[in-house]
Amino acid sequence: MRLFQFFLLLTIYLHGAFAVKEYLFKKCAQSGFCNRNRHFASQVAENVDYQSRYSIDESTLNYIESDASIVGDIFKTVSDSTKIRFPFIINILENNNIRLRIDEDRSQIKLENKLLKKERYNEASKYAFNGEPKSSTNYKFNQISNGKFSIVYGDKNQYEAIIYTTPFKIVVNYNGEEQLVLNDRSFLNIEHFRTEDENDVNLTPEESSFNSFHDDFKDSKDDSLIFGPESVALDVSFNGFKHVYGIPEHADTLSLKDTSESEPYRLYNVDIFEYETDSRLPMYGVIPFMVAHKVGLSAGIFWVNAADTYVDIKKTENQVDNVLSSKTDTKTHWISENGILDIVILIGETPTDVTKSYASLTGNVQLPQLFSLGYHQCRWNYNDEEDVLQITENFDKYDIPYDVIWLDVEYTDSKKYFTWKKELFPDPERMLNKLDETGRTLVAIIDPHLKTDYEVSDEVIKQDIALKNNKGEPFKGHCWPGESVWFDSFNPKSQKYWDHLFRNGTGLAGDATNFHIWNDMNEPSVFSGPETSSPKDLITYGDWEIRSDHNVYGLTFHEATYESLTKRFVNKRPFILTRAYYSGSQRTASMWTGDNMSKWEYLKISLPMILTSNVVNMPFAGADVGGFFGNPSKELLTRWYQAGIWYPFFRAHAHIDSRRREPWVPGEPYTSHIRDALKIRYALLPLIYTKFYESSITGSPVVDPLFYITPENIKSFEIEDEFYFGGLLVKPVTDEGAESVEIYIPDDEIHYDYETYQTYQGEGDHHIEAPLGKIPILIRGGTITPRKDRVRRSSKLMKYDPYTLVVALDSKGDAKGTLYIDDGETFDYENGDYLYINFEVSNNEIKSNVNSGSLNASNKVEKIIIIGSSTGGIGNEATVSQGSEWTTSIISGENHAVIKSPGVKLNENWSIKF
Ligand code: NBV
Repeated sequence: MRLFQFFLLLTIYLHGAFAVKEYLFKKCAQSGFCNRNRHFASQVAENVDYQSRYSIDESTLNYIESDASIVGDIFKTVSDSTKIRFPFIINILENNNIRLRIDEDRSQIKLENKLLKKERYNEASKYAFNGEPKSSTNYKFNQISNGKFSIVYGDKNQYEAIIYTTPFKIVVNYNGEEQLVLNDRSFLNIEHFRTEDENDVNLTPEESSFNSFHDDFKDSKDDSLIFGPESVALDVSFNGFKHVYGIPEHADTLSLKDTSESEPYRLYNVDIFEYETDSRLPMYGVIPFMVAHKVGLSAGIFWVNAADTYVDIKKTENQVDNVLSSKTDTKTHWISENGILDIVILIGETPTDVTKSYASLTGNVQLPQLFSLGYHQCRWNYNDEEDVLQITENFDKYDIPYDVIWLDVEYTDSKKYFTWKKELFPDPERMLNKLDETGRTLVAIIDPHLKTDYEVSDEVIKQDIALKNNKGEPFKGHCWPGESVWFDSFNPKSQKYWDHLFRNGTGLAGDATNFHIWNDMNEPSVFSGPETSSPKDLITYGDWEIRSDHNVYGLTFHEATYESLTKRFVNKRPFILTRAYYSGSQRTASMWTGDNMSKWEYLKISLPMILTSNVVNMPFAGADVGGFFGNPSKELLTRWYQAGIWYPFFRAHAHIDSRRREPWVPGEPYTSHIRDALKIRYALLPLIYTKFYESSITGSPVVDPLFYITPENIKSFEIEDEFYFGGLLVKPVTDEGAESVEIYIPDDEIHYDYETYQTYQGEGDHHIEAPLGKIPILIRGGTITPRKDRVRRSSKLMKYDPYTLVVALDSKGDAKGTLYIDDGETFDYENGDYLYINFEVSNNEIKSNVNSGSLNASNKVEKIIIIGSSTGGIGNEATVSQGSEWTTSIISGENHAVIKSPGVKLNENWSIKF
C-alpha cells in the first residue's frame, strides 16, 4: 500500500488548505484513449482530402419488423486486406428521437482472461433508460439509391435522417433544413480489438498507439488494460447553433465553452476535493446529455456510455450566413474509453421540449416528500444526541423554520456504517422520536466503502457481493475508515443484504420513519486509487471491467438504498441524497454539487451548475449553502441563504474544521435577514411542490434558465445568474458589497417587485436596490403563485394551513397558475389521492378548476392578492361562488388589491368576481 500517498491525501482532506490538485487528474494528453482520438482528429482535420474509413456494406442493409429497426454492417477499412465489421442498428423512438447503435463483432476473438466478458459493454442504457424505449413503426424508410437511404418520421414528416453509406455519415433534417450531422468531420473512430503483437498492422497512418496497452499516468500504472485500445468516438455538428448546454458535472458556465485551446469537458465520476471554478475537470456526477439551442429550434444528444468520456466543443463561424444567431455552428467530438457506440438524437421546437423528450427516455424526477423541499441543516458533524436536539431547540427559539437535521460520518463507530457511536448516540430511536414531535426528520450518511474486519464487510465478502480486483478477489483499498471493501451494487444479490441492513425494528434506526439517507463517496471515491477512484480494471458483477460501467456505479448504489428504504417504510417516498449520479438518477435521488468553498465565486457558480442540472433533467439539485471548506463572512453567509432558498434542494453544510454557522450564529442583522429568506422559502413551498409535481409528470425543469422561457431571445441564451422559479424571476446577489443589481427582463411582459409590487417593464436591464436584507425577486405578469403565508416551525406543521394566491396580471388583465396538493409523504397520489388545480383570471374573474385528482383536502384559500395597475379600479366587494354565492371584502393598496377570506375550499371548483 502506498501509505505515504494515503496520508498525504488524508491531510489535504482534513485541512482543506490547498486548491484542487489538478495534476492528480488526467489531462486529455495523458489519457491514452483521449490523446489518441484528439491526435486522430487533428490528422484527419489537416488532410482536406481525407475520407472516413467507415462505410456501410449496402448488401447487409435490412429492415427488422419485430422492433421496427434498420440494421446492417459498417466496415472499417484498415488496409487492403483488413476490414473490420461493426453491426449497426437504427431505431426511431417514440417522441421522434432517433437512436443509432454500433457494436463490434468480437465473436472471433479469443480472450485468455476468463473473468471478463469479451463483448463491448452495452448496459449503460439498462441503467439510464426508464425501461427499454419503445420503437416507433411510424416512419417511412426510403431504400438505398445513389449511396444513401433515408428515414422520414414525425406526424408531419418534419424529420428526416439521411444515411450516407460511403463514407458513413448521417444528416438529420428538420423542416427541410440540415440541423445535425454525425461523422461530419470524419472523426468516427472505433478502436477494434487486437493484441499487442498485432497492434502495428491494425493501425492506420492517422492513428497513434499512445498508451494503448499500458498507462504511464501516476497511480494508473498498474492498469492491466486487458483489451488494449477500444475507444469509441464520433463527431456531431449542430448547424447554426451557437449555444450548447448540459453534460454535467463541471464547475463551469451554463452555455458551454469552446475547448479548442483547452481541455475537453471530461465526464468521469470522481471525488474532486476543493474543485476550482471555470473548469472542465470531471466532478462527482455524469449526465452525457447535451442540449443545443438556436432561435426557432432546439436539439439534443444523449451519448449513452458509462465509461470515462471527454467532449470537445468547437464553435465555428459560418461564412455564408450573416445572421447573428445562425452563423455559428457548434461542432462536438465525443470520445469514450470503451463500450458500444449508442447515441440518441433529439429535436424539438423549444429547449423545454428537448429536456422533456430526454426525460421520456430516462424517467422523470420522483415526486419528493414535502419535508425534503424544506430547509436542511447539516454540518460535519453534529456531535451527539444533545447537540442535535439543541440545534432543533435553537431553530424554535430564534423562530427559524427547518425540517431536516443531518448526521455526517462521525455518528458511526469508527466509520463503520450501520453502527452508531453508542456513547454519543445511546438511543437513536428516542432521538428520532423527539425530532418527530415537531415534524423534523433526520438524514444520516451511508457510504459504499466498508471497513474491513467488521460484520458488514465480512458478510459482503462472504456473500460475494464486493467489487473485485482483476484477479477476481475482493478489492481492498483505502478510504475514510482505513482499509475497506466496496459494496457491488451491480449485483442483484446484494440488494437482499442491503435491505437487511436497513430493515425496520432492530435495524439502523428502530421503527422510525423520519429517517432518510445520504449516499456520499459513491463515485466510488478510493483514496488509494488512481485519480482518487477505483482502478479501472476492477471487476463488477456481470464480468465487466469497471472501466466500462464506472459512471453508473454511483447510480446503482443510490438505487439500492432507495429500494431498501421503500421496503423499510410502509408506503413512504424515500429521500436519498447522492453525490455521484448518472442519467436516470433523477428517478430516485437528489444531488448536490459536492465540496465547494466559502467564497463568493462558489456562490456564483452554484447558479449555472444548478441550472445545468435542470436542463438535463436532474432538477432536485443544490449546493452547500455557506460553502463547505472555510468560513464565510457574515455577508456571504446571508447572501448564500438568499440564493439557496431557490435551490430545489436547500441544505447548508460545513466542513469539520469550519466554525459553527447556524443561522443564529452571525447575530443581527444577519440572523433576521436569514430568517426572512427562509420564511420566503417556506411560504413558497406550495409553488415549489407544484413545480416538482409538474416535473415528475412531464420532465420539465423545476428552475428554468431564462432561455427556457424566452427561447426566441438571443440575449437570454447566456444568462446564468438569473432564473425563473415558476412565475418568479430571481437574481440573487452574488457580489460582495453589492447594494443593487441590474436584473434583465427577457421580454416585454410586465414584472412586479415581490414585496412592493412596483412595476418593471420592457426588455432589458432594470435597476433594483438590493441592500443586504433584500433579494431581487420579480413576479412575472400573467402568473399565479400559490403560497402558505403562515410559516411555522416545519413544513409538516403547515400541512392543514390555508393558501394564499398571488395573481400578477399581465397587460390584458389576465393570469394563469396551477397548484398541486397531496399528503406530502406517501404514494397514495399514484391512486388519485391528490388535487391538481388550474387557476385562471380574465375579465375580473378568477376561476379555479380541479384538473385532476380527488383528494378530500380541507384546505381553504385565505386570501388572494391581485397585482397590477388595473387593480386601482377594483371595488371593495367580491362575489364568491362555490355551490352557493356570497360576498367578501376587498382591500385596495398601491398597485394591488386583496380579496380577504374568500373561504373557498380547494377540492371543489369555484369562481370569484372582483
Ligand atoms: O463525510 C464527510 C464529507 C462530507 O461532509 C462532504 O459533504 C462530502 O462531499 N465527505 C465528502 C468526505 C470527504 C470530505 C473532505
